[in-house]
Amino acid sequence: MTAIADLPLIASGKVREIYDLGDSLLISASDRISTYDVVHPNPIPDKGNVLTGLSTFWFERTTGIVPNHFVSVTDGVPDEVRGCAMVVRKLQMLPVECVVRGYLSGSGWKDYQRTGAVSGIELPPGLRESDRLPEPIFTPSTKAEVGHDEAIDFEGAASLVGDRALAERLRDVSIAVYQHAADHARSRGIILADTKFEFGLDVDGELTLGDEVCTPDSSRFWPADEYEPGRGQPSFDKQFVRDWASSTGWDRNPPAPTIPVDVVARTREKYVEAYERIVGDPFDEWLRRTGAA
Ligand code: Q0Z
Repeated sequence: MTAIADLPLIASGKVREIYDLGDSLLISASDRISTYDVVHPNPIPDKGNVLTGLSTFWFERTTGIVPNHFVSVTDGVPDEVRGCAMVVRKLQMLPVECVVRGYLSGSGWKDYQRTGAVSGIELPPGLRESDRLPEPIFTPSTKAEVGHDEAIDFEGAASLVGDRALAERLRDVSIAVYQHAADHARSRGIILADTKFEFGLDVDGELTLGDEVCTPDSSRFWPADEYEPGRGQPSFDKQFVRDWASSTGWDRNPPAPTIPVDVVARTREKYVEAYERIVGDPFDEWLRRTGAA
C-alpha cells in the first residue's frame, strides 16, 4: 500500500505519503498505526480509508469557514489507493502547526500545571486534567523536521509566518473549524479534545486549509460516555492497542511489538465506528463512493 507505481514521492510521514501528480498532489493514508510515537509492524485494515473519509467529510463541511486543498477522492486517484487517497491542490505551506485545544490534555495540561498558562494564554486556576476549557484556545507549535514540535505563543507564530494579520486569521479560522467539528462530534458522542491543522497559500495567495482535518491521527478523540475529568481519558481509537502494548511490558522504544489479531480487529471496529458516528453514513458507502469496493 506504500509505493504507488511510477508516482514521485514528495514527502512521507510515519503513516502517510504525498506524491506529485504534476499540477496537484496525492495524499495517501496508510493502514499503519503508531502508539507512543512508534509505528507497529502490522496494519489496521481500513484505517487509511477511515481517515481519508473523515478528512473528506470535514473538508466538504467547512469550505464556508475557509477554503481548503481538497480536489477529489475519485478523479485522478490510482486504483491501488482508492478509498485512502485524496487529490489536493499544491500549496505553499506555512511554517506553523495550528493547534486548537478545547480540553486540557497532554502538553497543554503539563504547561498549565507548571505555569497556569498554555501558549501564553492565562487559564482559570483550579482546572483538572482533561477539563473542558472556558473556550477553545489557539496553541501553535513549530514544525520540527525531526523529533517533536515545539510549543510557541501567538507572537512566535506571527513572527514565523511573518505577517501578524495572517497569523490572526490562522488563529481565528483554526478555532472556527475546530468549533464546528467539535460541536458536530460531541452531538455524535465523541469529544474532539484538541486538533492540529496545517495551512498554506494557494496560487492566488489565498489562505487555504491543507493536510488532514480532524482525524484521530491529528486530534484526540475521546468517548463522551466515559468522560471523567481529573484523569487522562481513554482514546476512542487506539485504547485497545495501548492497553495491550502496556500489558506486554513493552518499554515504548522501537521496535514496537506486532499487534495480535483480536486487538487489530477490535481497533478496526473503533475506526469504522468513529467514521459512522461522525459522518452518519455506513462505512461501506465510503468504499463505494471512492471505488475502493
Ligand atoms: C503537507 C505531510 C503527509 C508527510 C507537504 N496541499 C499541499 N501542498 C504542498 N505541500 C503539502 C500539502 Cl498538503 C504538504 N505536508 C505534511 C503530509 C506526509 C508530510 F501526508 N507536507
